[in-house]
Amino acid sequence: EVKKVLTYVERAAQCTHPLSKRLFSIMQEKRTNLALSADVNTAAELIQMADSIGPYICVLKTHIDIIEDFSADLIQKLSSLAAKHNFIIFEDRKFADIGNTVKQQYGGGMYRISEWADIINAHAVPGPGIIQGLKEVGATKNRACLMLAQMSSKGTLAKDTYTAESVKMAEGNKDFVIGFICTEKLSSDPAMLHMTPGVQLSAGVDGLGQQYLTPQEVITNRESDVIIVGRGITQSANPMQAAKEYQEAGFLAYQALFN
Ligand code: S5P
Repeated sequence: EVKKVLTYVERAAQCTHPLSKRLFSIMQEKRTNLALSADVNTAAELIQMADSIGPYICVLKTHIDIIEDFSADLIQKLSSLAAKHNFIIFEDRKFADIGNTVKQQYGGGMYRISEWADIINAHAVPGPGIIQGLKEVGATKNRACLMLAQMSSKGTLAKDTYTAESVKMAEGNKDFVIGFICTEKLSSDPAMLHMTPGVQLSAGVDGLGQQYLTPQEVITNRESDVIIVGRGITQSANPMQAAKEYQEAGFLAYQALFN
């Protein structure tokens, strides 16, 4: 049996959710499957990263709660940069509570995540109520969610049955869940996005349980769609050059799927 790999264009055509459709289109247009994990601690650094790395990425992933000087101005600037460079904003909030609580964490508080983040993510551990709660806030705004079905860290409990149940939960909510945080392809639905963190140009570990795979391993062997890179870029002597290298490595691996 010959396995047919679909192009980003073909995947976009299969998407019913506007955000996954848009993401696959950006990936094709900008020739990138790179998501930047911009784990910096000040607004100025985040803005600077988003503007300089913006041309090389399809997604900018934030941890808004590690910014020391958060303000509405930061959100406004980030949103203009997303429009300027055509990338999607993913707040890596990893919601993990009951539906009624995540609703408030997503829509309220000081960050008002639902007002600016195109994509958020959620753990499956509370059960489907977490998706219901998030959906009540996000669906009318055309937002989307990724389920954390696997993690990159050593000793993760997100494996086997947990992973399989998370996939089922995601697939039962395709009007809001557009894919997974995972370390390998988990769904045969071409509309479902697979995004993989724990990526550096050389495999390795970080001393706090993080485990790294190479872009080629992730795209070629694990059949994931998007590589999420943080310190491989942010801690590099030349982040822009590093971003270019990850973009090229990721996109070459994608193109090689068709050879
Ligand atoms: O399983 C996971 C899920 C996520 S979203 N492992 C991860 O490392 N992440 C996130 O990806 C993590 O929170 C961090 O923001 C990024 C990895 O950063 P790096 O510096 O190790 O590349």
